[in-house]
Amino acid sequence: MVPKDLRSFIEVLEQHGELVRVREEVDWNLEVGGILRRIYDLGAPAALFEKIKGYPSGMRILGAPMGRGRRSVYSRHALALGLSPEAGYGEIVRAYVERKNRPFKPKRVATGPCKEVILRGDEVDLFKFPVPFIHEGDGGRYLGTWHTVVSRDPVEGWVNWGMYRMMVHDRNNTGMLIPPIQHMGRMYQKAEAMGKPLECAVAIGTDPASVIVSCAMLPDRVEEVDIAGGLLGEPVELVKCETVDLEVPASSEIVLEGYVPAGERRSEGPFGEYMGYEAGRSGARPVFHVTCVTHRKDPILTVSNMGMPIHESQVVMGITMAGDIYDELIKLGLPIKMAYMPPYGVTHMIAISTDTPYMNFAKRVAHAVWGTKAGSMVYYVIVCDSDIDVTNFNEVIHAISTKCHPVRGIHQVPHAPSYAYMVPFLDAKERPIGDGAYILLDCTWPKDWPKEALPVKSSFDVLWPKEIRDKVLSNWQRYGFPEG
Ligand SMILES: Cc1cc2nc3c(=O)[nH]c(=O)nc-3n(C[C@H](O)[C@H](O)[C@H](O)COP(=O)(O)O)c2cc1C
Ligand SMILES: [Mn+2]
Repeated sequence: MVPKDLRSFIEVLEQHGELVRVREEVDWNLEVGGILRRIYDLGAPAALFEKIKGYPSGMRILGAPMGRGRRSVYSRHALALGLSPEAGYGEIVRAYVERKNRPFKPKRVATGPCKEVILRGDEVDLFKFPVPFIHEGDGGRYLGTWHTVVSRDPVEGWVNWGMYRMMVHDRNNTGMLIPPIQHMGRMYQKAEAMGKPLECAVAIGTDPASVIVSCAMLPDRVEEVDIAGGLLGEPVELVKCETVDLEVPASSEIVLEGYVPAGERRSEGPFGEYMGYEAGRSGARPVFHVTCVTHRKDPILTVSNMGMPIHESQVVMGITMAGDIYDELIKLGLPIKMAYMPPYGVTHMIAISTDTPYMNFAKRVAHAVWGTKAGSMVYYVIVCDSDIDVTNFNEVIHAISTKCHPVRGIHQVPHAPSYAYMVPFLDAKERPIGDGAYILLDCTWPKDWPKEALPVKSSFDVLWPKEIRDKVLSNWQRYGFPEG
């Protein structure tokens, strides 16, 4: 069963030993963040913090909801899709791609649990929630770290869901980190050019499919809510907001409504970021004014804690970005076998296995990757022949070290788009403006080498005839070796 709201996801996690209820009182000030960091480091279960210092008992935090799982990196992601926690990477990616290609339009409902409490205007106080101060050195308490930000394109009218971090400035204002390479950033750029505010709504604590698509890198004009319906296998139920012309999932734990005015900036950051550094520092960034808050009576605030791998960014975005790139390359007709983002590549690196029908084909693959939204910030592309299992990075490193010519096999693209603010390898001038670079490591045999010139792999399955292999395998224990 695919969990349809946050509470049923919590039950599923608990049933599979992927959740610990923390009954001990914890402090929102650094302690929650420290616990979450250890969870990621150890691959420990998610945490439901039931007692937070200074807050009433109904106010809870679900931390590390989809971090590295206990059975495998992706086991909580598998549970979110209703798959077995033992499901392998290939099975999860295929399920994601199949379901995203069967989207459902959302269903409008009159009301929902997210409307149990409604606070407007002066009643709004974001500190009502146990907003964590996550890492030492952060610029403030971060309310939006595992959530959905809804906005409508002011020119084209389509509705985007994205995940953009939100630092609380004061009781009714937060930061919003939205460079124009992201969909909401483009929408804001257009609104600002017209001198208009951009309305937005933030849903915290939704069903896992909705949050998965919020941090997915789907193409322009694709409405993420439809894809969430595809992942759920049924439409997402939406309710109207109170003060803005937008809709949010009815089952949300907490909803913030408001707008990002044109021209206004306040200092936002620093923050421990997804790549494992605080490289983005602080800067003058757009501000979200909250006009209304609605929530369940006993709301659960979802928190992820970016920093060193392996956390939600590498688990969830690792699956969806590789899945989206795979899907879009297949739709172009390219003979791709598999695409994989190794978690320590922090979504900056992808390895792709493919057949190579003609000369310089790896370049076609790499440029196709960079042409997608999901691949626009994948700085390292490794293209391998189809016999390589790219989900096994030992094989990929072997392919790089033996098949990629250190000069001819490397294709550099200077001045490529990058995420603004925080990419660690960029210098002080490039980093804030997102002046990046791409590289292709071509690990495919050149097409103009005659077949006889291709080195033969000296592996068990290539260099020994089948009858010898069968004999060795069937006699294995008779030789005196343990099973294996
Ligand atoms: C926990 C977390 C926090 C994120 N914070 C930001 C952020 O502050 N700004 C941003 O541009 N992207 C952020 N991202 C990445 C975006 O959510 C992701 O790129 C997504 O595709 C954006 O949606 P869009 O493609 O509709 O713009 C974050 C991702 C995660 C998992
Ligand atoms: Mn989008």
